[in-house]
Amino acid sequence: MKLGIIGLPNSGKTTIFNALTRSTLPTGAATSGQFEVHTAVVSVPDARVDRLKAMYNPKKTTYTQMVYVDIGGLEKGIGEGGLKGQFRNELAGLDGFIHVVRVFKNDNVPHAYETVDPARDVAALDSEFLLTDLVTVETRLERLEADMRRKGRTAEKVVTDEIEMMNRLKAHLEEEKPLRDLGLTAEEIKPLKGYGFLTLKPVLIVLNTDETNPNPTIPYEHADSKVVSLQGAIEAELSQLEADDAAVFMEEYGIKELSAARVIGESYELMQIQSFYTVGEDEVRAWTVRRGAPAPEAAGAIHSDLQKGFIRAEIMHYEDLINGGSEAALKAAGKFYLQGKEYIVQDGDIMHVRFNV
Ligand SMILES: Nc1nc2c(ncn2[C@@H]2O[C@H](COP(=O)(O)OP(=O)(O)O)[C@@H](O)[C@H]2O)c(=O)[nH]1
Ligand SMILES: [Mg+2]
Repeated sequence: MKLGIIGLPNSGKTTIFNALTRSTLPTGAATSGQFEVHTAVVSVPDARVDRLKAMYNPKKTTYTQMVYVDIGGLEKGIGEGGLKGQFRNELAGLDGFIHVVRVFKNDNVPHAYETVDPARDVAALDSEFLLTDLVTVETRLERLEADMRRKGRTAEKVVTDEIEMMNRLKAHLEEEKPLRDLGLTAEEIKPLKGYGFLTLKPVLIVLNTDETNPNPTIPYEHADSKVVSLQGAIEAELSQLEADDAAVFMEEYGIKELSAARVIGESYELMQIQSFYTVGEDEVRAWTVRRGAPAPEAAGAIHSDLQKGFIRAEIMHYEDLINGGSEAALKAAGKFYLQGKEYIVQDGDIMHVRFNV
C-alpha cells in the first residue's frame, strides 16, 4: 500500500513525512511548484503482533508495511483546470492520501492563503481533485462517443455500459461530490482502476497543529475518510530520539502518547484491507489482504505457490487464541478450523496454509 502525503505548500507535509517515517528530509524547502517525490517504508504498529510475539517467542517478528510518499510542488491554484501530467500520474498511482492541513501558527512560515482556515484548505484541494476526475471522465466519454458514432448501431455492450457508468460518475462529480461517496460495488470499481480517479481513493486528513491547539477538528462527512490531528513539528523531533530520551521530552511537553504511530494505524485502517498472521518458532508475521478476500488470495500474499497449490487453511481466530491462552487450549475447545477455498478471511485470522505444487 502506497499513500501520498499531499497538501498546500508549508502545511507541513515534509514535517509529517519525517514524523511518520523517522526521516530527516529538510523542511521549509522552497520547492515553489517543482515536482519532488520522496519515499519511505514504515512498519505498521500492531498490538496483536506484539501479543503473538510474547506467546511464540519467535526468532523473527515482522509487521506489515506501508509506503509513504512526500509529494512536493502542489502550488496554490495549481493548474486551475485540474491537475496534469507527471503530477496527476503520480497521484493516480497511489492507493490513498494523507492530506496535511495547516492548523499550527507560525508567523515566519507564510501560508498559501494568508490565514489559518483548515476547512477552506481542505475544500481547495478537494475541488482540484474533483475537477481532475471530471476532466478524466469527460475525456473518456468523448472517446467512447466517437467510437460509438464510428461503429453505429453495432456498438458492443461493454461500450454502452462504460458510457453509462461514465455518465453516472460525471453527474456525481458535477454535484461536487467525491467518487468515494457514490457507494460503488467492488465489481463496479474494478474496471475503473486504470483511470486512477483521485476522489475514489481513501483520504486521511491530518490537521497539523501545535501545543496551543492540541485537539482541533473539522467536519468532513465523506466515505473512506477520517480526520485526525498531529503536532507535526514536535512529533518529527521526537521521532529522531531513542525511546528513553523521547519519554523525558514528552514528560516535559505534557504529551501522553505519540500520535505518529496512531496516524500510521489509522491510515492502514482506511485502506479497506485487513491483517492476518502466520505464527511459529521461526517467525511471527503480519500480512495484508483486502477485506472479503477468500483464503487462496490471502495465501497468495505470502507466496504465489501457496495460492496455486492451495489445499486447505488451518485457521485460528486471534481472539480465541488469546482467550484460550495457548494453541493446545484452543484446540481442546474445538476452535481450530480447517477451511477450504471458499473461506473468506477474517481480520485477525492466524493462518497456516496446506498446499501442494
Ligand atoms: N510551529 C510549527 N511549525 C511547523 C509545523 N509543521 C511544519 N512547520 C514549519 O513549516 C514550514 C514548512 O514545513 P514543511 O514540512 O516543509 O511543509 P511542506 O511545504 O508542506 O512540506 C517549516 O519551516 C516547518 O518547520 C508545526 O507543527 N509547528
Ligand atoms: Mg515539503
